[in-house]
Amino acid sequence: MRRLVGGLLGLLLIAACGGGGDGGDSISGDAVVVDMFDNRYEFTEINVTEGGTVTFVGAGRNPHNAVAAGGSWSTEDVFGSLEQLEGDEAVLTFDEPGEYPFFCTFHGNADGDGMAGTLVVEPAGE
Ligand SMILES: [Cu+2]
Repeated sequence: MRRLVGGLLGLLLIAACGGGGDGGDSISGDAVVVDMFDNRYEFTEINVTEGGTVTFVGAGRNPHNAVAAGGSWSTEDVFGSLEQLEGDEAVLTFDEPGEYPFFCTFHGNADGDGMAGTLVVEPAGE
């Protein structure tokens, strides 16, 4: 009987994991941190609340950046360079709700190919 219970518990855990997320490529919060690996973002779907921050961190051997496809923001705005190396941080604050596709100018493009993602800034107070 004990073995049967253990088996059922295992099945439940598997089921819970299977329904638990989208594979870890999305993140949401007020202050999120996104590593920039070679050559992809740790998270490709980022949700922050209006007024929240996203910290883009260099985490590879290649230089990386994050630039809004529409041109409204860039890690260069706060870091001063498009070349963030390992450990370099750019903290961006987002006050304008909206949806912002973004990309790395070295490894992606504004069409969303390669190293690219989407940032959604949610209106506060919902
Ligand atoms: Cu890159």
